[in-house]
Amino acid sequence: MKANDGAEAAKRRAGESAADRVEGGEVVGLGTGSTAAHAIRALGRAVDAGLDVRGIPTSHQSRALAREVGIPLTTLAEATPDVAIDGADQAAPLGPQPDSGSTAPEAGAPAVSAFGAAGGTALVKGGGAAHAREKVVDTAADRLLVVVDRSKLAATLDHPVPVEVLPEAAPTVRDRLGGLGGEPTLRAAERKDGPVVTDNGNLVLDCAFGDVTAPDRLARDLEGVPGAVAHGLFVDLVDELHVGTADGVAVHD
Ligand code: ABF
Repeated sequence: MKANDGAEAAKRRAGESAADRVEGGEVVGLGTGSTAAHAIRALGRAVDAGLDVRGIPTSHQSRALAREVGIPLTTLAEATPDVAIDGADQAAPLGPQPDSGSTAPEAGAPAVSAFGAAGGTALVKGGGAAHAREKVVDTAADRLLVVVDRSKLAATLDHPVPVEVLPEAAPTVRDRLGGLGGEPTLRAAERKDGPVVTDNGNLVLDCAFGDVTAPDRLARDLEGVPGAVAHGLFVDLVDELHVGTADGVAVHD
């Protein structure tokens, strides 16, 4: 088995575990990314088996996959999501943490048990440039289930924070992010020349802040930057964290 197969299996376990929590009649926010995609495929199988759900996609990518696997779709104009299932680029526990380093698989990562023990969870999202819609759908949902593998867990957030910006505002937002202590980089498209353009026609600045020890404060500061449409910090929004591991899934709420 290749190492990557193990990581993919852990993502699949997390996605399927969250999909299992969805009940008949519910409206489900459909997150973006490879881990959320496993949940969407599992929901598609459940729909085939007779589960009555409707999905609200957070991106073109999740809409296309939901259609492919046969999940009936709706919109925020027609329905409020009961639950959303979404991925993350990094997750860290908020508040004081128990001494848990000894069981961590990666240096600097907390054990899975550190989550939910003392407080909420903070996330960095936006690696798929879909965090603006993800935040709208995830915060509208009654419950947010986040699906990750262990490689996403950290004691303190230090992943660059994606900031979606109006194209005209990119120079001024860049300056303001620098003023907040960040080092912003315009996200470039992988397969063609030029920048990444979001589903909303905007650009993305990936902003390194080093260790984010007060994500709530940074989130508030970012919300005050004119021209910044959405940032990728999701602070204390998670209801359940489904962590796929080598041999199972740990769920924390
Ligand atoms: C989306 O997809 C994002 O907000 C996050 O950036 C990313 C996670 O992708 P993956 O599950 O492929 O690592 O949920």
